[in-house]
Amino acid sequence: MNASFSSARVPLRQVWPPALVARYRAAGHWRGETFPGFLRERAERFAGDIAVVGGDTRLTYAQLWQDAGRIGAGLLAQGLIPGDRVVVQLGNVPEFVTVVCGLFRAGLIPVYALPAHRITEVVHFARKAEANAYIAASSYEGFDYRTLARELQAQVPEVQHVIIAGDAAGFTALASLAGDLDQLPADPDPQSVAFLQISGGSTGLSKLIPRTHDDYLYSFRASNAICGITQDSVYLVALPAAHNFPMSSPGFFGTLYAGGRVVLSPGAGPETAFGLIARERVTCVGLVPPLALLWAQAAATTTHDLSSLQVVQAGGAKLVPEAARRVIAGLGCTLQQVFGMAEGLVNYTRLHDSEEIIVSTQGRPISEDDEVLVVDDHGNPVADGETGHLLTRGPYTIRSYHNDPAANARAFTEDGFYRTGDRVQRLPGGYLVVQGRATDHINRAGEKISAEEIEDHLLAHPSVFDAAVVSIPDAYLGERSCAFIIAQGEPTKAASLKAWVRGRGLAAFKVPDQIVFVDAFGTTAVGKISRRELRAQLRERFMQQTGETR
Ligand code: OOB
Repeated sequence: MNASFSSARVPLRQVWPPALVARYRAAGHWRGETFPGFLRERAERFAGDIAVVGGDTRLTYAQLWQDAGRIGAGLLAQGLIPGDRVVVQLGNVPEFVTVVCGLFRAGLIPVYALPAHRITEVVHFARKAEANAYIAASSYEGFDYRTLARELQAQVPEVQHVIIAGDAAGFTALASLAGDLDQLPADPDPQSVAFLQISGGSTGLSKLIPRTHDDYLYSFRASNAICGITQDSVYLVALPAAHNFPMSSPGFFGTLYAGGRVVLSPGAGPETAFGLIARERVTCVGLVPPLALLWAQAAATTTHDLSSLQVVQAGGAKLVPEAARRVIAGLGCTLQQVFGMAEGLVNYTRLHDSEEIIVSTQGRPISEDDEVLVVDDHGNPVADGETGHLLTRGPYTIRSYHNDPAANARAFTEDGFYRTGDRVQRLPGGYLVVQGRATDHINRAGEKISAEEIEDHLLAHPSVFDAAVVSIPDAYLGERSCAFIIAQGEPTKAASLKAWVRGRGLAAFKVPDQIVFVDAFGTTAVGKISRRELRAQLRERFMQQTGETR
């Protein structure tokens, strides 16, 4: 019997107005396809072709479908029921794909945690999603997820089921799951929610993003056409598989949709990825800008044959023109800029765009039905070429977060536009140039950190009177995080404050890169000005004092 998170759960829904539903269907964007539906069809059509490669495992399309069935039926046999939410925290291993496809087959809802997330974040996801199961690998990158699982169950007893890939140490082993395939439900309603993705968390804690079968399948089917993904493509998952970029832009789902081959790289650095590219003849990969630069540099001296690479995508954070040119020169293949968000809208430079467009813009939207508004602080449209706030709605952009009325009130306009928090310029042809952000998060090499979330953790330290976390431009990371601290009581050191943040059970990328102690925030109006304004002032002053440039 499931404990408290069952019938009284917040329902999963994502609803577009009927007129738009009709339009997206008539345009052929929404075709009534579902995850289990397309996976079944591909398992028949490409049965003997390799679908997924990871470690020593090579799975054909038929094996992927079969293993997904075993996992899905096994989870139902454990007592899970369709509609239950399951936090999945797996790295770039074949089990990531088999588990997620298994959940789809069983009508269970994956909630994607990144391997970097720690107990505080995983507890938040489990509570917000009202999850009753957690699936992880025994260990990944030196971290033991069974310890996290025990703590999770202690803090969220509703998480009754823990499934572990590898040595399960008393939990249920993924490999042991088995059940009756006849118990698997019929394919879901294409407009129902397929999974919950995690937001970058611009204000406070991460929000949960409900994506439907119809909308998500459209996003990667259309991405395939733009990115040239076909049955012959070999896509390398170098970034964490749980992130929306390698998942769907066009990512591993796009590749599986096309009947291509997905190769999972356990690391994103050239030392791991280059060998895989050569061995598997990889054709496409998605990278964040610092990695793209690192790859471009390493390509000059590598002994590995990278000649199969056709398209290298860079996204998740801004790639400046000079860096873009270096990536093109270093890797000698087509560069594609990708500006997307887990909430929906994805922009791509097109493969045959001029080099000028490719290096100097972040692309244009996937769909002719992506509505893009660029507005001033009062919500009035600005002229093309002027910088403004980016608002969007369309056939694969959400209308609301899950279980978060306050965030919804902030993040969506009355007529359903999502406020991206990005500041952009729109050029003729609809190309966007990202100029920065209106909201206070730090984009650390594509990983998003909410200033507010980290300030809260710092303020919990007895020696911290006040804290302001800001982004500082960084030559390698794009941005790094810097915490300005006004201390009180017992003196403390930067290292111990960093250890404190780590000890709060957070992903390592959220630990401030730098800590600066100050006597005061240096403005007579503290308390009267907004935190945003304060953070901006601190950043400016710091940059002037240190002589750092943007
Ligand atoms: C991707 O998704 P998220 O949800 O981790 O982060 C979205 C935010 C955007 O709002 C923007 O602030 C930033 O990341 N961003 C970029 C960018 N791509 C994303 N900023 C500047 N230039 C770019 N090319 O990061 C994501 C999702 C799907 C595909 C690609 C990236």
